[in-house]
Amino acid sequence: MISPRKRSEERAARADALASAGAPKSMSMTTTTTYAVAGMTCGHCEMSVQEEVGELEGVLEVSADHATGQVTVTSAEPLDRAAVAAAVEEAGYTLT
Ligand SMILES: [Cu+2]
Repeated sequence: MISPRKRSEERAARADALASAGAPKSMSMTTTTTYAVAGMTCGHCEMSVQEEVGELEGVLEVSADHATGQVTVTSAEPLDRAAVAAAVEEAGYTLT
């Protein structure tokens, strides 16, 4: 298993690669998807979801908001919804 630290280094490297390509933001080849997640009640819940979803291959950025019950994920390529659901469940919550 790859450590979370290694994962974040990989993500940083990928983000750097995208940035150095010099593409305007509107042209960048990333996908942002918002998912509804049930069960988050505080900042710790948000952190848990962000950690698990952030470990998925290709994920560049994860933003969870317990108030809205939404998780917004930016990835290099469209994600497999089942993989996102599994990660959210790993954190203890449910994709709805
Ligand atoms: Cu919580």
